[in-house]
Amino acid sequence: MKTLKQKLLLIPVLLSLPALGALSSGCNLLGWLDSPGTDEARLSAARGCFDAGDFECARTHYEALSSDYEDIRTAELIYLTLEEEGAGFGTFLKTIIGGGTSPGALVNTLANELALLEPGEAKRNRLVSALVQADGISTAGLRGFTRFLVSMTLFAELLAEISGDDTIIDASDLASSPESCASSDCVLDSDCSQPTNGGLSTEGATATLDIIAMETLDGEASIAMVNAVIAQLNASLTEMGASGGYSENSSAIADELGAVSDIPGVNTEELFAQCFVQTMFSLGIVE
Ligand SMILES: [Ca+2]
Repeated sequence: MKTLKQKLLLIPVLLSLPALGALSSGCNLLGWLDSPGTDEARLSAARGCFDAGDFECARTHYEALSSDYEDIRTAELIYLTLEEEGAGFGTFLKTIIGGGTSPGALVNTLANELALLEPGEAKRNRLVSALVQADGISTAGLRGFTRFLVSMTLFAELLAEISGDDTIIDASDLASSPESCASSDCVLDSDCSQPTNGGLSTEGATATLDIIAMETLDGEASIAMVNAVIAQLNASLTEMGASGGYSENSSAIADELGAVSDIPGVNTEELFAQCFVQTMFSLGIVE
């Protein structure tokens, strides 16, 4: 079994995140992994407990770290939260390796994992808290990487919440007549409307929600919430130094869903929501 430290190095490599290039140059996103000092022993103990699945013990050691290690403590406590919520590094590794090749494959696979783990408003808001904490990390690269992991998880969680009794996120969870909703041209098509029983709420779909300022996302899972998560995903890619060429699939998701609000004429909640759903289909976010 891989240790936390090994997983921390593996994830960016597998996702082709910028740490890959930076690692060989010696000045890197995960350089704090080998930081020296008396805190090193506490960090080592925390990671040992983390690897052993003793989260309480890990928390105690993380919280004993000095303020010099504030970013590390914040980041790794967030990874611990993700682990507890069923979206830890092990799950990410599994979904990266086992997912399909479409841009949405990782989110789809992760959503199906989370659908089995009591999705709902309470869990969603624990992830929202993690996202707010991630925003407080001062090192941009580490903040971006952490925010990236939480954003992807939160996106998957929102889909998991609407996955229905079959606990599988499929096209019928997003559109009323998915077999006829094939258009990716962003046009009004009642086949792409919200399913009668479930789906993402279209209420307030055109709103721009700032998750960090709001601190919670309450109520039914909605298009507006997913759009707000996409804004976070976009920011995370920028913070990691994204300029194309890596993390292609995540960038495609962030770019295409993030651009829906800029499409000329998409100015009603109904059209915005349908266009958003059509774009999710074209990205392969559902199967
Ligand atoms: Ca379903």
